[in-house]
Amino acid sequence: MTTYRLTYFDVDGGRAEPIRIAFHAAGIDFEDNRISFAEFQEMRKDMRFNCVPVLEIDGAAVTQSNAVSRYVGNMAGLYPHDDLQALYCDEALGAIEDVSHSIVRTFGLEGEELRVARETLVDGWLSVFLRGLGELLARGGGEYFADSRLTVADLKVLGLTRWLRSGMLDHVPTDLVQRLAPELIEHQQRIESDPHVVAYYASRS
Ligand SMILES: N[C@@H](CCC(=O)N[C@@H](CS)C(=O)NCC(=O)O)C(=O)O
Repeated sequence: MTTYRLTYFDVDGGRAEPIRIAFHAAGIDFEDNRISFAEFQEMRKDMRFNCVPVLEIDGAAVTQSNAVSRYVGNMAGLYPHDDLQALYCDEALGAIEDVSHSIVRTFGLEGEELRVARETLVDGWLSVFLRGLGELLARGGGEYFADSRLTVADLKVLGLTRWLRSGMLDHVPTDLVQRLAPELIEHQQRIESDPHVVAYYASRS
């Protein structure tokens, strides 16, 4: 039997979360190898691209969260078979990667430097991004990003919406999503109450 080991931080979110939920939805056992930030600093030099998540399939490592989300999503029935719908799904996955990188670039800044960087981000790229994401949701019919059903794109967007609304990001107003793309709030509620997502978090508690 194929073995799967997913290494990522010990957080219920981030780049590994759609992969974890998809494994659970597929009914496939995997080792959820959660590491601390200190452990990551020790391990990262030995990791390809020095990044997590890493999925080991029978011991062989694969990186790049979107590629892994598609792979496991496919096994879970959470990735479209239709090429155009798959493209729509990929567009949302790629957009979330872009915005995640722009937010991560402000990590480590402090005080005034952080405030200016975050406010610039909020007024600029983050606003462009949220409006664009709203367009993608409308194109998908308003409820899901692709295929008129839950896909890994919805799971990845859910993580981002939660993060932006959480208050964890200083100088990013928690009502930003509500103001610029209120449809994403309804999307968050829809995905959080999806049976696959509910079942995954029930299995965690
Ligand atoms: N394109 C990669 C990016 C991975 C990435 O940036 N991972 C973060 C954690 S979410 C990381 O390892 N950051 C550590 C670093 O870049 O120093 C992917 O999607 O997997």
